[in-house]
Amino acid sequence: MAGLNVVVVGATGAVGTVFLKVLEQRKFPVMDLKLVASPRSVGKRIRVRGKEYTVEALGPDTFKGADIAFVSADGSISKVACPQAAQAGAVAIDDSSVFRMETDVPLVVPEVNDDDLERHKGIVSIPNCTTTPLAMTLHALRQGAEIKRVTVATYQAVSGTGRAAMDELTEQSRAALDGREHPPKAYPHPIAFNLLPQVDSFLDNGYTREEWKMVQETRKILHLPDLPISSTCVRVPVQVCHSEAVHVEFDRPMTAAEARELLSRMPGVKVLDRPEQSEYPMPLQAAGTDETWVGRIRQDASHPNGLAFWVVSDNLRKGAALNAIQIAEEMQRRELLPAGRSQARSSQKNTEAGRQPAKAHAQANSTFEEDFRWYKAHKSELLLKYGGVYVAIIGGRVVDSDPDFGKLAPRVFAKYGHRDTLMPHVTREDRTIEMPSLITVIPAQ
Ligand code: 2RA
Repeated sequence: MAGLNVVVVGATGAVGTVFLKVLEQRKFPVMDLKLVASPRSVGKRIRVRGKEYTVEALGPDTFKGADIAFVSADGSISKVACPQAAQAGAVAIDDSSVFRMETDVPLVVPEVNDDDLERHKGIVSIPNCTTTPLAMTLHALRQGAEIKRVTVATYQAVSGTGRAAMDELTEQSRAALDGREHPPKAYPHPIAFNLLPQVDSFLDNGYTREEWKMVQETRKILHLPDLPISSTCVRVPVQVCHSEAVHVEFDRPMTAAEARELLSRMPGVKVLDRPEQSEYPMPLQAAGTDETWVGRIRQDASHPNGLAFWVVSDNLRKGAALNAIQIAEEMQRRELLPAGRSQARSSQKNTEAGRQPAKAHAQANSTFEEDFRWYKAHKSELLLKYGGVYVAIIGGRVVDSDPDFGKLAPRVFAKYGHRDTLMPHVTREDRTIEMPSLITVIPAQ
């Protein structure tokens, strides 16, 4: 991979710190690194991959020459930093909720909807740290049956609020054991030895913002805009890892064994489900790992088509830092980053022209027949990832996908021009692949 010029905004925060660690662990190809944080951290020195960097403040030249900006700070900072980064020609990968629901901003969990990255316009959002594990497990399960309804209750660690809340939990616990007062600052009530059925502020509909984010973001990532889903978010006295109790209703019964099999096949998901030995995912066991852990998988006794399970994931890693880095890696692979688009990069902006090499690459030397052969050879992987949606295949890869063929076809036509493009509906039923089940688009010249 080409070396990238990387800016990290929020480099000293709870997510930023983990981010720099994951960057090192995954050997992310960094050519130049700039660390940005709030004024109280400016001047601090941080060692990354054996080199020392001085933390800077956000300024007008922060993103000059940058390929990619990772932003994990307050939403008010994202509002300024992300458009500024995109304007400067970089791609901003943002951890805030500010842009997540904007139509032009892909909201991505790479294992689920990486094709959405192709539509970026300079800003990509990562989902809320409770949404990502939910979307991953639902995506795995929908390869087996259609999802009709989802209810979820979360048990969220204080690191989701930030470093100050982590310190508050520690200090408050110590104070409580010593019989001292430690008034709450991060939350409306003490968090030590307590549970708070409030994460973020309340909306007029009675849900909290956090709960509503889960609803909307899950629908967007899964491309299921009408999915009935309800969420209750609870803050718990745990430092790291969000846990979730999930109930899903399908269009048919799904056994626990079938669900286990589907979840085991899903990249990034690990099943830990030996209840007779008291083995199931827990925050202390999952903290510091990359996987989304699933256990307590069982048929829901209250509904013939229902399934219940328990999910735990490190909210700072897969919930934030790791997901952001995986997005960058995928964008680099797809040549969607400035450094991937041109090694002799000058001040090229992320315009249609800037994306031409990716387009040319996709079109190069592939014929409809070759793509069809590739489709047949990769059908089982495609089923896992794209079951129930239409995909466009060019040059032996999926360049776009959409549950709505009417939306997919014009988009692919506009982006990849006049050519025969294979756009099959990837369905479970279609296990034997025959030409008539495929849709060919031959645009008018
Ligand atoms: C929280 N999900 O746990 C939020 C952080 N993004 O508060």
